[in-house]
Amino acid sequence: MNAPHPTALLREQLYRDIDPLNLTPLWEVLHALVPQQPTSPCVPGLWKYEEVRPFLMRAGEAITAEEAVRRVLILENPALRGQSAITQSLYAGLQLILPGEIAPSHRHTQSALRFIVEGSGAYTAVDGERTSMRPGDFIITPSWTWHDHGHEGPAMSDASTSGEPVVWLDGLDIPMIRFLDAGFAENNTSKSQTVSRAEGTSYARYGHNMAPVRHDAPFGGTSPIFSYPYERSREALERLERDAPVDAWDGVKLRYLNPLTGGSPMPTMATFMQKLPAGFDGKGWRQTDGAVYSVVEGQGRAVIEGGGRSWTFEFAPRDHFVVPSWHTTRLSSENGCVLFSFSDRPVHQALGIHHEERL
Ligand code: GTQ
Repeated sequence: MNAPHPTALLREQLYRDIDPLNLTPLWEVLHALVPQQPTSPCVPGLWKYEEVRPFLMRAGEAITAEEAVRRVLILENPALRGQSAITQSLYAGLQLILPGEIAPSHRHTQSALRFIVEGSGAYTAVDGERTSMRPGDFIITPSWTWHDHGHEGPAMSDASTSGEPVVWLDGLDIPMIRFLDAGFAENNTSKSQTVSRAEGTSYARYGHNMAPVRHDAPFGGTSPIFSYPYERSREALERLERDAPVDAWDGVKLRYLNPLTGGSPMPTMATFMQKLPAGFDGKGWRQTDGAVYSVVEGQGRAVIEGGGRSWTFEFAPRDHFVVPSWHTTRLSSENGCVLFSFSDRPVHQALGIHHEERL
């Protein structure tokens, strides 16, 4: 064996000596710190609803919505266990509310989106206005607005009635706000906030390509529309599938808008809905924003490649999957399908670092 080179010894001794001063040499880590392309620690992941649902219902037996405050099973990225994160910047979870329950009013810096997965009879209240939740609806909770969720249906123990569990996907920017150490939260003194506006007022004001003449943006950079009903989104996609060219990568894909800015509904998260026509066999693309998908209707396949590995996800309604940054994705569907998704794209765009590559 050769003796270590004197410079190697010199360096090791240097590292040991500077360590107590909380110093460390850049040249040992520069490569990893400034990679030639994104090297996400996240991996793709798929949550089959048929596997998840029984555990959600068990959570319904194990704890009330009120005691839990939010009765949610978090979708954790398989490579980020313990971090309550589905990507480095985003949080996702499936929330359950049962007939007769209330998830008490609170507010926080974190922005939230709800995408309704199953059931009806539940509502969310935001800033004094209630919105009923129906499958496929996309609903917003702007940063620092009071919100509570409730289910007005009859209690499930009453077998003569049709109260049903309601489940939705929660998407929040929790990891991003944690990274910035910028989170505040507060509980309301009342469980259920006082309703001060009729349901549908916000949609009437802002949801018809019109806006009040003398209202400023009520929630800063966040959309004043709380609820984007599925009916409307689906109708648009169907029409475009029939009457307009289909994109070879995305099928028919639309982004949800903040009608006051033309930008994303929330400053930190973009949301999308797309329809893959029957027989669609999409080309591959990759993007720097990590994206979370909720399957609304139909079945299909996502083939995802990154870091020298490949994943094939066969998806069906109510399944969820995540595509991390800079992973190449191809979507296909034999009989057609509808997908909702959200990502951290607005942050990338605000910083001027968004990259997308269509193959
Ligand atoms: O509904 O306010 O999944 O505060 C995580 C944190 C939901 C909510 C979550 C939350 C909420």
